Amino acid sequence: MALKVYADRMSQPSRAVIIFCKVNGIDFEEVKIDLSRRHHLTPEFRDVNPMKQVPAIVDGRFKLFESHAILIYLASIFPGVADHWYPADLFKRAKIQSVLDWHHLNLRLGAAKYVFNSTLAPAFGLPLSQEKAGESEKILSASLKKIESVWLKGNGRFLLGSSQPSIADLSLVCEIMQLEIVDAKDRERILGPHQRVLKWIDDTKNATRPHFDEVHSILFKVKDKLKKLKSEEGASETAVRSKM
Ligand SMILES: N[C@@H](CCC(=O)N[C@@H](CS)C(=O)NCC(=O)O)C(=O)O
Repeated sequence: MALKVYADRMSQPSRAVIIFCKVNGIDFEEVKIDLSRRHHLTPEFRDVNPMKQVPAIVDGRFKLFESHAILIYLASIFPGVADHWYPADLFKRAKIQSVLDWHHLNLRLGAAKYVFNSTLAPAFGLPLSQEKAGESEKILSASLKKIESVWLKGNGRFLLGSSQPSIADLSLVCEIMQLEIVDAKDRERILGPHQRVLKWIDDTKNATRPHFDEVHSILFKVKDKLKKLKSEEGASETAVRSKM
């Protein structure tokens, strides 16, 4: 039975797992769990992941959730995966694990909350919050600074001075890509000062093409939709004001 990947491509960690499978030629079935339609709350999905979050996988009788654990499992169990993704060298592995643990409470915390509070909340029936977006932006900017000064220090193009990407590069870059859906000037304010990060994003994209672009295409569709909605809102506000 083929590996099943339960995912929503709007979810950053879901995209990392899907891209990883595609880049490494892992045979899998993608099972779409549409978060906006609450598919993750169904009893069927709860049986796959009791935490009711994507991504999750089922490989035969084995079930697993948490994207970092999934990436480590896939890199370890599928023989065709190139060593650089999760090297056999235990010292290199430990360093990758260190980046992944850091990611959760730093980059992911800042980026995911910033995108939600500045842009996405209304799609989930919640109000935008400038205050929460401002707090998250501080965590996000501090994390980008740390990526440059700690993880991207050295000569390699990728994290930890490597010449080829690991699962940590993929995971962190997918997280930052979520900023594609926020307002262009906000994205420029946040990412603009981090040219080294922008170069690393491009290097990771190039190393995983064409799958990176294909799996991220949903973000650009949502971005266009949000832009359209905003301009329609702007137009109706102008119409109301002109009648006053
Ligand atoms: N630490 C988890 C995070 C998973 C996560 O936050 N998934 C989100 C989508 S990006 C989700 O399923 N949210 C639905 C919910 O929490 O209700 C991982 O890396 O897999």
